[in-house]
Amino acid sequence: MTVSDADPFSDEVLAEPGALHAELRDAGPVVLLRRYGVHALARYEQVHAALVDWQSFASGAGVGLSNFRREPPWRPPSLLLETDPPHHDAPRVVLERVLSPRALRGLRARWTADAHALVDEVLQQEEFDAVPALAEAFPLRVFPDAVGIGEQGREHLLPYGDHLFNAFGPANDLVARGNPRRAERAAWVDAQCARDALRPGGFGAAIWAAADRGDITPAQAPLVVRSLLSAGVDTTVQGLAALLHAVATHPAQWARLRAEPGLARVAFDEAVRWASPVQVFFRTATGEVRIGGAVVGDGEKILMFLGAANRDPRRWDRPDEFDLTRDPSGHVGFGMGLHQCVGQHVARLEAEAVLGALLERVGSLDLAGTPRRHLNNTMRAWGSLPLRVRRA
Ligand code: OVM
Repeated sequence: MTVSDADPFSDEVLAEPGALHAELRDAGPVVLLRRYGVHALARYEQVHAALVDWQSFASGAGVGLSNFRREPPWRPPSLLLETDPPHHDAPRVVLERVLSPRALRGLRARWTADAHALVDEVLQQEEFDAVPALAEAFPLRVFPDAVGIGEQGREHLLPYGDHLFNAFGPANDLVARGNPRRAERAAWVDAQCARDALRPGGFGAAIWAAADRGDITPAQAPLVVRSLLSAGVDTTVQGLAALLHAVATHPAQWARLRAEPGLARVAFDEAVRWASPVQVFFRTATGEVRIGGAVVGDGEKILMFLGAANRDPRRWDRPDEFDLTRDPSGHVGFGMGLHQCVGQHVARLEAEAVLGALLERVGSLDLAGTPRRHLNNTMRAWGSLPLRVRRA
């Protein structure tokens, strides 16, 4: 089997992973990363195959580098992300219903109005940093209220998620920097998941109502709420940031969107394919698993490079181009199969609201300075995205 001594979690690779991704894709269908003792998949075919084969590629031993068969997880495992059937299924069905397009219908009008209000505020200035001003501000404005948590302590949401996504990787400096406050933040998040902490009418209350009906147990309910607070903030922030970066750096695609605002949904999916805000997740081999002629042993960790699969030239024409004429469906930026992002309709609604408001108000948008990456072991993220806009 092909081996590599590269470190995909070094600062250099996290900042600019494209070259390593190409090297790993070209090295073969599976590559042993010697530094971590894990097998890596970077081609679309193998990543897709692993995502849809939950029987061979399990999530129950964790979807990070840490193997729960050998070491205890830093927090109680997620009932959605870090489980396999049959335990996975009841929480998944409940959350699928709570976040279904049908259940979200009532939010569209309010979120559209919220996006217009925010964009009007932001457009008071010709230049602004789109990460805090839009990509963070919009999800923080609508999502915690939609879940139904209180006003106090919301500043913990982004750093909690940032640490969680770092903790799926190796115990490097990024993890060390989050460790001192992780207990405090986790305690705050856990407290928001209690029945009494959640306002009526929100996603959180709907999850507790499912427990009252017996669809999940009362012990499961707070952990399902925790999944919303874990996976619902940083991901949408960076999905929006990726979309804004993509349109700001592709004026022809922005012009196309202005002519045809109905392309907003495709634009978001193409941005998720092109940038892959969630770059990697792991699985654990259950028994001996064959991948492209190689055999991976029972209990071994497999690293899936979602971002590399989404730019695999074996699957995509001109993969490095952000292009609204392509059909981006089939990308693995939201995963695929049993665990495919249960919140994707929420993410799409947020993106459509923000992009729709911008398309109504903004004539041109360009970078006003050099964007800065925010490094994270799992996420490809922006820390700063200076934009210059001209009103329509
Ligand atoms: C969860 C969870 C946390 C982080 C990510 C995620 C992308 C899920 O707690 O269920 O999915």
